[in-house]
Amino acid sequence: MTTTLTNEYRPIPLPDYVELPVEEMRRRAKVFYDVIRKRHTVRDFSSRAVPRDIIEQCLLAAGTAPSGANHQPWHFCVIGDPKMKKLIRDAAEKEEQAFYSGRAGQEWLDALKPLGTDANKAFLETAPWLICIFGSRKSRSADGVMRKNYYVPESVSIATGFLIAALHQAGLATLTHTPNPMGFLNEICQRQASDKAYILLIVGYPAASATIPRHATEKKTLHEIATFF
Ligand code: IYR
Repeated sequence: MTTTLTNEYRPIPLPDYVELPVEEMRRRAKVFYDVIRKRHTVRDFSSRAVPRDIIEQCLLAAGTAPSGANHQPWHFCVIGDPKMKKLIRDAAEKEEQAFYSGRAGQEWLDALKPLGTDANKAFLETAPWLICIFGSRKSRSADGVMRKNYYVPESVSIATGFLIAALHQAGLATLTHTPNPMGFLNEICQRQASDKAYILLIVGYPAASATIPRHATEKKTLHEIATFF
């Protein structure tokens, strides 16, 4: 790893950039859309093993995300150990039972109806990998000094987007799971109190019988999501 041990500003010529002809830009923008629109959130996972090196490669892609002051305030706890998965499932289902039996409130429960979700989270034990994504309010710089991090939720969310896209590109299915609250993950993953779990990403092959809610296929149009000035 190349690290900067001084806090000097040292500009270097822009590496890696390759300008593309406009027609090629159009083609690639479309190709990427055609790949990413085929990503679907999956809740029925196969127990089939996924090689660890594929997960590692996708995590490297996530780690290239932009972040506040380039502090990279994320940490990915990758869980393949069945005992840890069971601990996570038990703790998550306890929270989800309280959530679905009233804590959520009726408006939230109504919003979730078209997804068909409930407190049963079997995928937490079935899927080969659980990636618990933490954001650190503070972390050590390359020279070992503890410092504050900036734009932590934004940075972690961008890295998570890169990770989901990388895993999809590699042929894997994911679920962005957010048991609420997620404090129990600090203890299970041995993260300090200044770390916060943002997302528990479930990764694996979809089960042969996997379904998705039709509701999930309804994406807003360009006009609904964008305004040009
Ligand atoms: N955490 C719960 C509830 C849930 C909430 C939202 I917002 C979703 O988009 C989906 C589920 C669960 O995982 O079931």
